[in-house]
Amino acid sequence: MGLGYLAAVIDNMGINVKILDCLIRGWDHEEKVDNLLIKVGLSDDEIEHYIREFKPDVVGINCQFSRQYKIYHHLLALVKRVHPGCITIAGGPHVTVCPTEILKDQNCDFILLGEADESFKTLIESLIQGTDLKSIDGLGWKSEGKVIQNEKSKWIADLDSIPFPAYHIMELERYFGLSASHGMRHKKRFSPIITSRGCPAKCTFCSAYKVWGNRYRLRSVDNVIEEMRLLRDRYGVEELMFEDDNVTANPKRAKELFSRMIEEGFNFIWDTPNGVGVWSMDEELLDLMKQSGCIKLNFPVESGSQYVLSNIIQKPLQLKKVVKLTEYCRKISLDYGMFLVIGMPGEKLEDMWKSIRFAAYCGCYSPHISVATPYPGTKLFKECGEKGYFVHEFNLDDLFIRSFIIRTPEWNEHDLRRILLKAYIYLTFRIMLENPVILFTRIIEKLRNPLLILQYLKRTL
Ligand code: B12
Repeated sequence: MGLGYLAAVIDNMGINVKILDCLIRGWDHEEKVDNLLIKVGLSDDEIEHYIREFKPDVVGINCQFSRQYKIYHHLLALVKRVHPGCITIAGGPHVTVCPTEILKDQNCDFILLGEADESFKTLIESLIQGTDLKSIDGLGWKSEGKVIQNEKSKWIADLDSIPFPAYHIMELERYFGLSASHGMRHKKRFSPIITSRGCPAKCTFCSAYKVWGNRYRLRSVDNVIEEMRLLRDRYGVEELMFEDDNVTANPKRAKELFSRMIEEGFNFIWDTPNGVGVWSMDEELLDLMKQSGCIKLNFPVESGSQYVLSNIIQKPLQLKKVVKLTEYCRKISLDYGMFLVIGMPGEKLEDMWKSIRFAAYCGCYSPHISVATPYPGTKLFKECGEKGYFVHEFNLDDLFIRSFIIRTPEWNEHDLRRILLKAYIYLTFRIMLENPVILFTRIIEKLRNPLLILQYLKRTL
């Protein structure tokens, strides 16, 4: 989506722009990097061939995940080797939180921090016209071997002013039919959509504010509906994923949006893979969500201890409200999941158990449990560094979901592993006792796909 948005800006300038999504084009090509990492996507030869054919003047690289930093350096080197004259620009969440890590690379000419729809346009215009670049918002470059970084201070106030992602360049057909994208898909023709930018909550483990700023901004309902119409009418899309960081944070706008989706008769099915702002939800909103096609809701509850939520994670969420909302979801048969995070500094082992029991109490027997991982740019990262909680010296290679890289005076990484294992056993027993029908249905679902059974057994082991 990030590259889709930027391509739209450049396309509107009348410049020939292409997107090379190495992952989707090389979906069947896997290379083992090490015991923990498999690289999926186009081979170097294929990328080289593409660059030689297209001969771009500028190559922009989306550096989305800090864990993948090595790939970005590898690509920058490949581009400069194959086409030495071209200008390389890097952007995306990783660049935003670790700007120097990328910019110190001799093969990277420029970086842009955070939301870049406007700054990227300004940069390209300046490169074409040969005008001074030094005042571009969030721009980083090198001068006489020294890294220079402008602060990121401007975020787009009117999101309706941004063109829709360049779907005609993104080649959606390549993605249709994948069984998994961000979560499981149910229809062949699906698409992500983003109706707002940023999040009003400032959870201590999240770095979203670095990319999207401190203000939660909304597109108008009309503008979103127009994009939905385009996706449905031109591309035959039947399923949407709201990729907003928080699609329901403004309940008035959320109700307006879902009501319009019903009025328009779009008949999309949709879900919220990132979760939603629980504090802003009520039964009326849940009804509208269900009627407008929502098939699954994720509650990012994070902790079943109100103390941890309010004082450690700093999320504006009341657990009492979650209990009521999940009850109502069951009443209207709206499927829901729950995200939990365990292992925040200051949290006790008993708090972690409260989370696991809370999920079961809400009828959620397979919550998605993350182990707190300090990402650069977060308060969590700062705290772990200051208090010496890293198990070993921090390294970007540690940024994956089960790296267990912190220990605190209350617990260590082995305690977390143990609690996770016990949690899965506990939740399986609870579901057997309280809701064997759900367990049975899940087993039947899995039996339809033997690969899922193997994955489940592996995970359980
Ligand atoms: C969809 C998504 C996924 C999907 C990715 C699907 C895919 N192949 O792209 C899945 C589910 C696989 C996923 C997984 C993970 N994710 Co994720 N994910 C997202 C999410 C929710 C949306 C991405 C998106 O489409 N954004 C919308 C577009 C418009 O934004 P954008 O890409 O950032 O682009 C803008 C700017 O960044 C910039 N820009 C982007 N590219 C470029 C390039 C250039 C040249 C320039 C100039 C500018 C620029 O301009 C764009 C327009 O303004 C983001 C959160 C978010 N809101 O962005 C997290 C996010 C990217 N994920 C994150 C994380 C941590 C993960 C996981 C590690 C989670 C985990 N613990 O397992 C895994 C890692 C997966 C891996 N392979 O390593 C973090 C990354 C932080 C970091 N520093 O690494 C994010 C930022 C969430 C967060 N707030 O912390 N994720």
